Amino acid sequence: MFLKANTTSNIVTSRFLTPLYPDTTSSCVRWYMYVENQAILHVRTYAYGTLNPTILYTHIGSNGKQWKLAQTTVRSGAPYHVAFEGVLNNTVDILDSIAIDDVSIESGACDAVGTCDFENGLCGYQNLPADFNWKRTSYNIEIISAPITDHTTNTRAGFYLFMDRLQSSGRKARIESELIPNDIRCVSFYYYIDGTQGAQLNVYVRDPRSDTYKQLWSTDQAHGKYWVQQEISVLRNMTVNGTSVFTVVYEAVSGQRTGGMKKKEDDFNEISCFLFGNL
Ligand SMILES: [Ca+2]
Repeated sequence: MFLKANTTSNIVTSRFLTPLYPDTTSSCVRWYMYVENQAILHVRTYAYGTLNPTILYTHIGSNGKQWKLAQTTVRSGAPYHVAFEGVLNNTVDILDSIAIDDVSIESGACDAVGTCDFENGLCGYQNLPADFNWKRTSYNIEIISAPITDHTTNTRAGFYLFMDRLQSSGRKARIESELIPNDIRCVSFYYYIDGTQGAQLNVYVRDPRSDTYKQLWSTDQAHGKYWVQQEISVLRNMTVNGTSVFTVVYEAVSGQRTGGMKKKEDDFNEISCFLFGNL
């Protein structure tokens, strides 16, 4: 679904509604959005037979010329529609626009934003353009350096993200979270670096609008064949100033081809330290 005005100097508001869904104690609404310039997206529910919406979610401004996953939990004592409402403020030469795709509604509350155990896909994580991609995989005997078990299930069937050790030195892979409110103050994940020489794992916050990165944390230390939990405090001055949302980017930089096994794996499982408020 695409919304774009054909002229400047006017404000355009338009919305579309989903079909009627049955009442729910908690369901998760997910969608992908591509927001340009200063456009605003409101996501609301309308209980059947009522005109007053319940506001679930608001996004203001560009999310950086890319599709981003967003989600919100809906609770309704009556059957309901979900409304996606776009507001375009076409006061400058560049026209605002909003695109929406892949709307889904599933029973159960949404997972905490940014959380993923990679058992059923990448959640809202997306590889960014770089030298190569993070790969989601479970144990593969053909990948000698891969962990045998993941952290979530501690079995060979469990999935995690992996950086192929056969990459030549200095090449980067970057994967990005969904949009995260900037009042989140802590990021937690598990990682696994075994015998790597010269490889790095870097964690950034990124403002997708300006494509500005700030580094939160970095390591190039191999520690052996086990998963290590890392918790990072996100201080206010580490976030990108002036943004209401940011993303977290996990960057793997490959090591030298000789001199040991090269790999990095992540399992952003059980993100336990998302704290709110000041640190
Ligand atoms: Ca896992």
